Amino acid sequence: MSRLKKYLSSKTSNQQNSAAIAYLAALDHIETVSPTISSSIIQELQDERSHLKLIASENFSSLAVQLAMGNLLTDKYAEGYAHHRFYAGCDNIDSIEETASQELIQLFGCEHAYVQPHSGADANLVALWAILIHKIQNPEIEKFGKKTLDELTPEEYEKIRQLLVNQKLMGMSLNSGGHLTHGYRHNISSKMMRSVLYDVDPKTEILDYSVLAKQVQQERPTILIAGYSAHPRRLNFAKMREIADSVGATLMVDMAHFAGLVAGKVFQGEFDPIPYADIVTSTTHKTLRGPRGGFVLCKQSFSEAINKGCPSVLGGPLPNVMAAKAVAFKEANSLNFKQYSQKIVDNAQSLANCFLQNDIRLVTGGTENHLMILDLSKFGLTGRQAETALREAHITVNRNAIPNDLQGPWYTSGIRLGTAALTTLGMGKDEMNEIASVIFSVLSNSKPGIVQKTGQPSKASVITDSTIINEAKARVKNLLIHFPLYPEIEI
Ligand code: DSN
Repeated sequence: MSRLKKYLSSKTSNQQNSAAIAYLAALDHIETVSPTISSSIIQELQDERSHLKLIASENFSSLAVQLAMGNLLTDKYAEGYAHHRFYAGCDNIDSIEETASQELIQLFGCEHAYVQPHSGADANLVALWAILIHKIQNPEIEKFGKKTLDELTPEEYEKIRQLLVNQKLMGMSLNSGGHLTHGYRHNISSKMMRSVLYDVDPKTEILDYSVLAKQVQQERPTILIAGYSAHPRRLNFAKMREIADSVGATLMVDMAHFAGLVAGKVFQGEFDPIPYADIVTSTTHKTLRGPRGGFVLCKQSFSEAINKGCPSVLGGPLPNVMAAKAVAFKEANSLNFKQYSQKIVDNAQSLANCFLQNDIRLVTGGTENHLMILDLSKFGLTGRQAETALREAHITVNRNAIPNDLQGPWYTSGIRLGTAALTTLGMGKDEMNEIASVIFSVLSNSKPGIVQKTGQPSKASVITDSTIINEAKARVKNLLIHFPLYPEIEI
């Protein structure tokens, strides 16, 4: 019997759930075409149900978000932006894109929103190019007495192109918790611009604004980026604005990790980037709990350049994902989401306090947001080993470098933990205490494996007492029984 038929026959019509019916019908149908894919989807659901998700950049989106994404909207090309398309038949896509943008404007109180980027990296590229076009390219075209790029001679165009790639960008280093797209050497952001990185204070591991102010005075960047993907503190955007203004730099904030905390008004005043930044970029799927994707918010002066994300960086948008974003933004615009985002931070602080009580060092000594980074030196493990041991115990975390990490970015000396997903499941302080205790038990009973060839301790393999792993798995199971993921989907 198909999954859907089984479900329908086991429930009265009052007990039936429309999202569950849609999901089961979709799985039944996918199975007729590709049983491999339908079984991978089911296996992923089972894995997510049986593991504690502590990856700081992930969450569980609602079934409404997921269903808005999986439909015929995927078939439509819509290059351009709402009511300004290079394809016919985009009326409904215009409405979807406009709805998503309006939801964002309402949610964040910004002047303009652009919802096409497929990811945070795309959003950052769109933003960087928009700034360069608005600030450098357009005034140069005017200086040549021309109106558009197409009117330039090849020599004039080359002069502008040279100018564009010689602008300076300043972002937080990967070493300090910044993101690849903020000027990391192996990323295009450091090739299309001259990148200079800033660091957190080596002792406190917190950003020292007076040191940054001096560095900015010295370097005089065109763009200053504030934001991170592995830093457990709030940033003061009023101070960042002042620093940017001191050299006429454009302030761009990447709030991908903490967008949900801004939306839920946990980060307010000087910690809310919207009033201070010229441009704010984000992903949609971390603390904001939407589908995987990105967006850009900006002041009106940058809106024209931002809307030209296609052709400057992007191709066609994904209308199905824009629809899912609109649903998620609407969900975030609620009292319920406000309470949720406060709880993310409360849970992070509870979890962090448990580790501190066990003398585990946390980068910066604690957390003010949804994430924390554990320094593993106490356990004699690399991040890679801790990640493996914990996954074996059904706890999913990701390894992460700590500032000035001697193990480098592949093995690392830390793990990064975030509370957004488990808070979505409804977990609170008691569960955080139990999770910290399970993690402590696994890490303190793990040791590096041995490299056979050399007889030296490995940085990758790890040995954990099997009794400890079994006990940890049982404790995880016992926790998750009370917080089922998508309980309406009965598989
Ligand atoms: N990959 C994301 C993270 O884990 O923080 C950032 O891009």
